[in-house]
Amino acid sequence: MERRMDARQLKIAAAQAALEHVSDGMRLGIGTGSTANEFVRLLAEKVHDGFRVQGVPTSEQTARLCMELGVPLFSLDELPELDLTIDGADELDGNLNLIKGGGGALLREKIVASASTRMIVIADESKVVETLGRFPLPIEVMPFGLASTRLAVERLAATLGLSGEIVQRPDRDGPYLTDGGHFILDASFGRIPDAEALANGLAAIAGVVEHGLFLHMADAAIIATAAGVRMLT
Ligand code: ABF
Repeated sequence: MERRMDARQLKIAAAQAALEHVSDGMRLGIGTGSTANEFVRLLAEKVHDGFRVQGVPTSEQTARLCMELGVPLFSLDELPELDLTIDGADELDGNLNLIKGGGGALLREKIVASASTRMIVIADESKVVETLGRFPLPIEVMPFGLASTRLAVERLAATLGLSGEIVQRPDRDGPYLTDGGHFILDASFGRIPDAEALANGLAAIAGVVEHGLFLHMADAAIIATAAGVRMLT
């Protein structure tokens, strides 16, 4: 009888498997989110046993956890070329295309992943989808001209046959602000048949700083399922 693993155990299993790909002395991009946090906790144990790693965090939240646990941190300016980034995702499809940004760190995550030779995603099985879009797509936008930018996103969506609510992400006492001081629009498109066209269209909108479609960026994904961990490449 398979013992059901709870959500946290699945995240830990994926994080544990990712550690196999981290070698001593590596320049490592470290992702954001609860699965990435499990990876930081396990990495910190290896650091305490003498494992050397140079970590570049993808958010202030990840930086705080790394500092608390003793994972050596560097800035991307100190380490402009990384060997590997380990990060979570909100959704991933069979082609390793991702939606990220549920945690609000998509801009720094994309910059860090772009600076890395390899990117490995760690996720539990609930993140795997046939077609991206069930998870609302985070779009990081400048506060300046927000209303115009939102209209431009709506027009773009309409040209691509996409519809659904586009909501500015709230925070406790006002709009959510990213580490970079930007707003986030969450677009509930449901399904995004042509992610490439949407990504290109969003990138062309002046007020859009970045979007949560990570296309052709991940080299592999470690997926934790109740039956064990599997690797997608
Ligand atoms: C981060 O990982 C975010 O882009 C994404 O929202 C999050 C997923 O977090 P979790 O592992 O907590 O599901 O990279």
